[in-house]
Amino acid sequence: MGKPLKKRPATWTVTRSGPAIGSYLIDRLEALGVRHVFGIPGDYVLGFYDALEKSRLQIVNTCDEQGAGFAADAYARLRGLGVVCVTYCVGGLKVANATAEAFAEKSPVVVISGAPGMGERQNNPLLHHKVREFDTQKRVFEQLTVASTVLDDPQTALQEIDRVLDAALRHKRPVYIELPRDRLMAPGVPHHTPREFHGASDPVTLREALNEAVAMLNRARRPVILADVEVHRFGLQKELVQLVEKSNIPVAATIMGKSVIGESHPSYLGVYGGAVGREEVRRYIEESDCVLMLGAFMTDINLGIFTARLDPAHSISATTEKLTIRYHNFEGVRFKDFLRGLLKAPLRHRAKLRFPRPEPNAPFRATSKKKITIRRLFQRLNAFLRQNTVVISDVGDALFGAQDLFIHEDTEFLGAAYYASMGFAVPAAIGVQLADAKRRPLVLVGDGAFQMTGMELTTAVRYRLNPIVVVLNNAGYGTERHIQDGPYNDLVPWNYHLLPDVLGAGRGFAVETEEQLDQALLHAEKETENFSLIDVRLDPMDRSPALHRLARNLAKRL
Ligand SMILES: Cc1ncc(C[n+]2csc(CCOP(=O)(O)OP(=O)(O)O)c2C)c(N)n1
Ligand SMILES: [Mg+2]
Repeated sequence: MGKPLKKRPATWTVTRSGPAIGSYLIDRLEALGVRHVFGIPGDYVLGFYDALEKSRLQIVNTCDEQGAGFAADAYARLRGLGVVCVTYCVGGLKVANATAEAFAEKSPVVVISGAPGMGERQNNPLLHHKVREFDTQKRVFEQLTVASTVLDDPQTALQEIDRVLDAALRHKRPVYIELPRDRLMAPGVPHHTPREFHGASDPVTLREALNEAVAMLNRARRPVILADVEVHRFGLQKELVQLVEKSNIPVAATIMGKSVIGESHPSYLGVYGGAVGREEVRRYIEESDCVLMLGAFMTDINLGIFTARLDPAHSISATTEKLTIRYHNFEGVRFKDFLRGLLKAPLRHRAKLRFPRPEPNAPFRATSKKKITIRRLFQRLNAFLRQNTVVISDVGDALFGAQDLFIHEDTEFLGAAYYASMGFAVPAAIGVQLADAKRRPLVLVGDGAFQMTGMELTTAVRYRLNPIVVVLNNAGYGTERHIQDGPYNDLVPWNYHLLPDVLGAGRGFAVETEEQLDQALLHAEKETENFSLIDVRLDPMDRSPALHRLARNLAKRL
């Protein structure tokens, strides 16, 4: 599945000066845990591809750059850093959307783009792929990343690589590195040692913040924790569980944060999403006298299209960008330090509460000829989840219906619930499985989203990956039909289940009834060599309860 690791990378081109710029970049990526680079080559980046090919990193060719961008995003979410490498403008601008998603959803993706050599730029010639100026692409990416650089100056290039990679890790957001092709082998400064950055909280402010938060939590009659995506991105899931167990304060997750805590945990309430989520969860959170929000993004989808009612007077909100306790803002406190500080603080240990919740993995008994519905599809999928499953939901009812999936302790749930670009899920499955070979992706994707990036199953075939892809085939843009319908929401139907014939591998299943779904999943589970595609034919107007509630609220805003 990956290139076997050679003993020592052959990439260091040591000269009398420092290492070659391209080699240094490859070495830093490797040192930071990267093993795969997603993308499509082009002449401006071919030299770097050659250097990658000779290194310990494995190039993963996708069908389209956007697919590479989504794959790198998912890879970054699981492994801590992902890389997409493309050619100038024609490739780079195609990853703009995926980079925007990584920015919005806090995923540390390094975008590396080849570019015309500095020597080729004199007299401003009309070189192929150039848009307006030589820096047009760089300027676009300045808007989409947290740091960007052009490695045009060998004197500063190594330092710039350090600065930009550090920004990706620190902010969990994408960065952009442009490599003019004649700088690839240019030696950087000699004796450069990678700079390690260590940000720390201001100790006095941290103490003040912790004192105020602990006093508020201890005073509260019914405190509750609302955990979100940053807990996941910063790898603080264990600390979250410790905090919950130390205090017995119950915990809910947002839609974006689903799976930050195993949903079978006795103190887990469920997903909170204002009027869009389950009513019992909403009531518990909104009636609480102290909501501790950890890494929470206050997006419209997370807040159920702003139907959530969270009173700042009863809230503590800690994120990597800001710490607010009631109406007080604290500067210079790191999210990690605050969470770890709470673990050591004298928090009141409360009596354990038990919450009713849907029975996980309730046995599913298929009724043989009964037409499959969304509700029954998710019930069946619930029983299908394993510890090593990563559920990846695309936009649409794949995401909303999945709110009712019961995610186990080690199961992961990935989606793009904030930026919500269709087409994330299939390429993300490639990134997930290469990031962690022990994982098996269960992709839930609408037919509309599948028509955008489903061809990345080719990449699964090429690298022998085995995702199980469930296409929620409702013959159109179902989510939009429930907001406002018209012929623009219809799709040309594909025979999705025949795709294995086209791709030369994989298994396809067409599912109309409950029994066929049952059988297809059983076969798919056993098909470990290749991908499986299950085309689930739904009524065009069928929808999950969450989509029903969401569409009603969205329609009001048109
Ligand atoms: C790239 C992109 N284009 C358009 C949209 C707007 N949009 C949101 S949901 C949706 C329909 C999704 O259709 P499908 O993937 O079939 O899922 P369904 O809603 O039918 O479950 C569209 C077009 C989007 N979110 N992303
Ligand atoms: Mg659809």
